[in-house]
Amino acid sequence: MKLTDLVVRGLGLLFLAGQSAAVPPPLGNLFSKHLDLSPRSDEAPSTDLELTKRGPTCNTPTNRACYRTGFSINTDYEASFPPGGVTRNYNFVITEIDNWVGPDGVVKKKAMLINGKFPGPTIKADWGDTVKVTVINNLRINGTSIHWHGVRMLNNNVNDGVPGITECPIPPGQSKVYTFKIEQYGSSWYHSHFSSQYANGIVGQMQFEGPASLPYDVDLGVFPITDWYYGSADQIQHSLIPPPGAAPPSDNVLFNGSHVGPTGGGKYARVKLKAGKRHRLRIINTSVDNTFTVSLVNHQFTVIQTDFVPVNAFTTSSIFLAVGQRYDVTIDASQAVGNYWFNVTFAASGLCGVSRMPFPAAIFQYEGASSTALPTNKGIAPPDSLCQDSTSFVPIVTRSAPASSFSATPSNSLDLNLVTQTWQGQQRVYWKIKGQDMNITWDEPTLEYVAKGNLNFPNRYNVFQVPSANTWSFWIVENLLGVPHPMHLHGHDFLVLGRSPAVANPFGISPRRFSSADTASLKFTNPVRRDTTMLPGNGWLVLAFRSDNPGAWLLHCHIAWHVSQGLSIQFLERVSSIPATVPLSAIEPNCQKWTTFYNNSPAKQFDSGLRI
Ligand SMILES: *[C@@H]1O[C@H](CO)[C@@H](O)[C@H](O)[C@H]1NC(C)=O
Ligand SMILES: *[C@@H]1O[C@H](CO)[C@@H](O)[C@H](O)[C@H]1NC(C)=O
Ligand SMILES: *[C@@H]1O[C@H](CO)[C@@H](O)[C@H](O)[C@H]1NC(C)=O
Ligand SMILES: *[C@@H]1O[C@H](CO)[C@@H](O)[C@H](O)[C@H]1NC(C)=O
Ligand SMILES: *[C@@H]1O[C@H](CO)[C@@H](O)[C@H](O)[C@H]1NC(C)=O
Ligand SMILES: [Cu+2]
Repeated sequence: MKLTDLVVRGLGLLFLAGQSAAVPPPLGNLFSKHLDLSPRSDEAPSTDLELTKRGPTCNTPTNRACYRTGFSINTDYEASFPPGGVTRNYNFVITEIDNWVGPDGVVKKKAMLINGKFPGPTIKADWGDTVKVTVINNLRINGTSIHWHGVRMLNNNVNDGVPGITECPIPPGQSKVYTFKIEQYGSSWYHSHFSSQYANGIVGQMQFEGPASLPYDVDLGVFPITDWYYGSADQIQHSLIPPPGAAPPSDNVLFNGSHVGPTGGGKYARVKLKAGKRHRLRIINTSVDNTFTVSLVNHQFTVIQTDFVPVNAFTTSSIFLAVGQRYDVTIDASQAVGNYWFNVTFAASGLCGVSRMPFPAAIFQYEGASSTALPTNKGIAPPDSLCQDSTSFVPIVTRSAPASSFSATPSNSLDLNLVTQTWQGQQRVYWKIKGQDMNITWDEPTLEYVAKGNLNFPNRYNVFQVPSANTWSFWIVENLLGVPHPMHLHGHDFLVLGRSPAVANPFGISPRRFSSADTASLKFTNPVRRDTTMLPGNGWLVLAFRSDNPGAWLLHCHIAWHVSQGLSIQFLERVSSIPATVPLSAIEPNCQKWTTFYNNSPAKQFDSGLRI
């Protein structure tokens, strides 16, 4: 046995040691002598490296717009990024724990954790750096993969981390190194894309340093907010197979990994504010299902970035976050020294998620205020979001799509519906786009087809070709049901050209299809640009992106249960240019290991295979 094997095993045990519940040995350990951790030379302690700033920076509390010579908030990061970046190395050891006592004091039936922690480590890097993450799968029988949400992955589709599309899953006892360039900056998250696995806890944050559109004094860092379930993801997923297949309420909501629980355990997250200072907070919605509105009693938020896109400063008293969305905000600590509730509230319709926890909240605590007292002012509930994210934001680096190229045709209209059909002798719920639910085969990823020159994809791969280079393509998504969906695109920021108006009860109306008369309402000149937005219930959404990144890129609903029920398509962008960026050797070794493992595995795929 090599030293590295011992180190890896040792780490696994160390992480498990903190847990109170019995831990059966991971089946993966049987395979650990095969661990392939090839690039070992730059092994580093895996988490939260202090950023060693390279070179002089002009980024100061009074001028955050400046970054380095020649690079500022006005730089188009799709065109250039600062030179001289370094490589940031991380190791993720993924383990499985039954009956784990969660942060709110309640037992979670099944936890799958990165380095033994929830949430996982925050990846920190500087604009222009390279990130290299070695993911070691020590789960018992599940494959895994990690997707880096919002990272553009220019000419790097093979590191996008989607099993059945860009890779075969990493089998138990094996590892994979993901390498990607940090060409954007801001805040985001990563998560397993193997079925609904991330609901078990395989999720963490990313923070990329860069310029900002407003000066601030203190960077509070990332603040993930997520729904939390005591059941295992597999259990919940199986319960959603028969109709109506409706998502269950979450059991709790965690703020930065913490909240009080229903049985008296856990604690409120406390965020520390310095009186008189301006703070930057990076709010990330890492939910599985729940979309919420956040507000801070007596304070305003000033939005400076939506997903990875810097925007003109926009002040608001509440923000609606769909799953997967991020808002970087500044908060002025201009009120009396004290404690203030930071609340999550849900849309009144209940259509974008509900929780069994009635008033989820964190506490924002001024320096000098009591660390035990609870805030007394309950605040006022913010206006109902009607399940729609705001489109009032104006990106700083402008981007426009040519209105003259737009037309609605049968080939760019994607209707979306819920269908019940028989599967293995029982009724089963599927989400379909243009009549087809996604159902990939883990060991035949799209990129393998492409690398082998075989473009005969099964219909169930839901492939939409985008062949020509550097042109805008327009997509009209039409929702034929009342349930809204947070739609997320890989490999691109899309322009949100428009959508049908929000209504209080989308179930009470009939589906609104896009008609040519709606064209006048579309905004082609510098509209909101991001990677996740809400598709209204019984309504439409028009998106545009430019074909500047060859690859197989998923467009999917970010509700984990819905992806698993089929709600996704893939854009096969400039397929003739893909083999140059993805040689077969980049995929094949891991696919062979996966096939060998899976043929002998008791557990089989029972859904689309994807679940964000
Ligand atoms: C994933 O792991 C869970 C928990 O160990 C198991 O119940 C499930 O069958 C596995 N699924 C697959 C596809 O491996
Ligand atoms: C979130 O939790 C981590 C770990 O406890 C802590 O270091 C960090 O300061 C917290 N973030 C905020 C915004 O409070
Ligand atoms: C996160 O997204 C989910 C799903 O869209 C949503 O229900 C939830 O309210 C969002 N959370 C926040 C804090 O916005
Ligand atoms: C904020 O959260 C606290 C603690 O749960 C609760 O008492 C208060 O009513 C909430 N306020 C709003 C506006 O939801
Ligand atoms: C996915 O497709 C395979 C191959 O056609 C089929 O056997 C399986 O039942 C399908 N899965 C679902 C959930 O429909
Ligand atoms: Cu959905």
